[in-house]
Amino acid sequence: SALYKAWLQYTELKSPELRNLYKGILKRVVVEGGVSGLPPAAVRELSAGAKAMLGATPEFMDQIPTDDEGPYLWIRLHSDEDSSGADRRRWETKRASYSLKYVLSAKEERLELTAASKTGMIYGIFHLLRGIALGFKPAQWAIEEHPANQLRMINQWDNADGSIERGYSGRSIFYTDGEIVKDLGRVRDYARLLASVGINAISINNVNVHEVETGFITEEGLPEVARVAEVFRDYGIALFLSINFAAPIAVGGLDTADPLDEGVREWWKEAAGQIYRHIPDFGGFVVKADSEHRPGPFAYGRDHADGANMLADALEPYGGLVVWRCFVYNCMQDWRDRTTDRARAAYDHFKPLDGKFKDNVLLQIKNGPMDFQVREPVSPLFGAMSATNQVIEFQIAQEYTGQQRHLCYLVPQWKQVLDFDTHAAEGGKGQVKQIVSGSLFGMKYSGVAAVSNIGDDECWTGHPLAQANLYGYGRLIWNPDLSAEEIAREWAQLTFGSDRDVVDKVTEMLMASWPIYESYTAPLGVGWMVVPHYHYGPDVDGYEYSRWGTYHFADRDGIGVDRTLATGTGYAGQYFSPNREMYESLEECPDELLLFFHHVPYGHVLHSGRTVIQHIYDTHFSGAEAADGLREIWASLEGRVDAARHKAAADRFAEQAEHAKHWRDVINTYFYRKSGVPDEHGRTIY
Ligand code: BDP
Repeated sequence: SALYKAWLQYTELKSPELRNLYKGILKRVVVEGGVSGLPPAAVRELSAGAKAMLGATPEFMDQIPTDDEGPYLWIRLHSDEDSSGADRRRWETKRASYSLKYVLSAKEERLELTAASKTGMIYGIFHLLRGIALGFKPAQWAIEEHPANQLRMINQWDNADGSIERGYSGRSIFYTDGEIVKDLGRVRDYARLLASVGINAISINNVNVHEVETGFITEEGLPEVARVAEVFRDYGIALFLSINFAAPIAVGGLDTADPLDEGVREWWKEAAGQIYRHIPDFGGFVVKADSEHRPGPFAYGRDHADGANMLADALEPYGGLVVWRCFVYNCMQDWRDRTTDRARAAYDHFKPLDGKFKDNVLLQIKNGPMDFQVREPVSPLFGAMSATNQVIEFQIAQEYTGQQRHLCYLVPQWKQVLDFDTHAAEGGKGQVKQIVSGSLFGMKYSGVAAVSNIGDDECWTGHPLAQANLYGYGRLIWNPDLSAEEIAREWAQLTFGSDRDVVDKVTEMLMASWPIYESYTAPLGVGWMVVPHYHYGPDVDGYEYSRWGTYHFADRDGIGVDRTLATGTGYAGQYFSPNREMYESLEECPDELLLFFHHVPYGHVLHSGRTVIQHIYDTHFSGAEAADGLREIWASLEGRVDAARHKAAADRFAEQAEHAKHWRDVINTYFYRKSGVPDEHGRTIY
């Protein structure tokens, strides 16, 4: 169905002229060095795409045709690829590169796809088909592509029982009833979607590793995991597993998981050997340790470098990586004690360890210091560890941004984070994108990871328009210089076809959606205010008096968290100058982050000229109205978008519009009653 095909619709090209041009070229595909050199995934894709969009059936051949002079597609590999498991250069960005060129001479006409690896060939084919779908003319092809980032990773938070941690799109496509599914057809379709936007790594189980998944790295578990690895391998995607730091105890029969214990170290080495016997190109481990009750090195008085390096030693002979998460904070804290500010935790834990990690360890850092809120500052760890490999972690799943029931296109948020200037480098520059691409400090490995948003829903992502976040994630981390709008437009056209009005409206809706969501939820960067545990819907004090470190400190006089050096938690001091001074200063702090950094009276006047309390009222009234506006715009597209997709999204927009009113009323009522300040415009607040 159209819902299922997502952005790979391959609808028949409308223009007969273009169809004929490409049909002419794609009817013959010459593969230098032999057709067997072209990965089956590329052959399948090209055949399927050419058939559906052009009605052509490509013939694959080894030789340039000499007898006739018709056009053709020429594919060649320029590589020194090492196909053994321990290929240490596999993550280099140039290995994924390709070019597409149109060549017209007196003698011949051809389209040339040159790739540096088999994966590059697959990327090149996807790019070509995307271009055809978007209406590129053959003669326009003159591109050279390579990704900005080495690791372009997806983290599944799927559990073996078939549930998904923070999953809002149905059940897992990987597991059912404690086992990996027998039929991996849907996993294959997923691998295809991911490869089409350049993803090259995936961890397939939740970072919170339960009993069954702990056993994935054992002799019993590995043959099954290897089946999944095979599916992803076909698309150039390396498989990773989240591991349980206490596995030596849980499945190894040891009585400790101490990373400095010889027996434990040996156990991990053997485990690694076993893994690589089953999966020679295994990517490595993702590790959540000493975080939210997960086991880790702290139990043994060791630090996180000890823990990560032990695993790194075990994987090193095979070229494996350890992706070690920095989401480490005290989730049992005493809320009265502001010096244990959760925002400080990652930096406080990891900054002192800079330079102590082995070079096949990468620290995976969430984009903000808290937890995927609608608005947070950038984590101050970016730039602060110039001698440590870093990966940024985004969350596509929309846990705190409407859970794929509300529209919230996150690419503009990610883009803003990647563009943020940390001022970490000599001379005072250092954008986050330069740090995670490894270019600023010359890191050996680096990249981007994100929590997936898919499940077994017909449309993959709960909300049909939430597919744009998965697509946009891949496209943005391949090339962080693309604009969020370009990506939105591209997605809209690939997904809904070339009806100009549909594409314009969908693009407009996507681009408006994050600001709209922000305007009717937690204001001015303060975050949270959601129903505990579920994180959907408003509950202003839901987390206010609990132990998670997530507070707004609203009282009758004011609101916000004082994170200044002068009078607060000192968090602002974790940034480089001049960011530190900007956040520290009440005058300079940007409005959208004011309450993240400062506690202010309700009457405090923002740069916008409005008081904080009036800002809260105004944005909640206008936000709920704008959410209703989204519903209306979508309704206007009825008949222009196929009925199944229109209906699926219309239901979501109806829910969002209603729910936004609920948010508006809860938030406005709360602050009206706390502050006693009436709305300047006299609107009804209960
Ligand atoms: C939070 C989620 C929780 C995850 C945790 C993590 O609420 O379910 O386990 O992050 O990232 O956002 O480990």
